[in-house]
Amino acid sequence: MIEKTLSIIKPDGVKKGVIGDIVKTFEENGLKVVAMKMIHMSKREAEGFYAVHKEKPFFQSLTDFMCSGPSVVQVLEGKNAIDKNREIMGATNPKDADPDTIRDKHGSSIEVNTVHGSDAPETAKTEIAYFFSDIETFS
Ligand code: IDP
Ligand code: MG
Repeated sequence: MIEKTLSIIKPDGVKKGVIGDIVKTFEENGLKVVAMKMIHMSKREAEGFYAVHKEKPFFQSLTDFMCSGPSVVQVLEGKNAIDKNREIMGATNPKDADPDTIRDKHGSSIEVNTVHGSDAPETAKTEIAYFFSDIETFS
């Protein structure tokens, strides 16, 4: 099924200068970029985005990290895009990520792990709408 998913190149990925490497990996794996922009999230925006984690002990630290510098938010489209993006990213903790996944190559820690990807159709829909209006995404 052709799906859309939200991807974020987190502030560590932008700082390391690996935007191009990450986008190339998506494209080589059949995912097309159908929306893209660079944003510097405010604390409030980061808290809203990660609201499902607000009771977690790492919530403050995670949202501080997410607004520590600019990120690239993008919508990826392709066959099974949601699961495929999660595969390409690798496990949340870079230590557990399969070889050659983005988090294996570029992640620094379980928190500073370079990329975000939606985890299900419902979350993809709400996460895309959090950053992009309908007329800002293509197909
Ligand atoms: P995911 O990004 O692989 O979907 P989630 O469990 O949804 O992982 O967590 C969201 C983000 O919160 C992670 O990508 C990571 O940046 C951060 N995070 C997750 N677990 C921990 C933790 O145990 N300590 C610190 N940060 C964490
Ligand atoms: Mg998640």
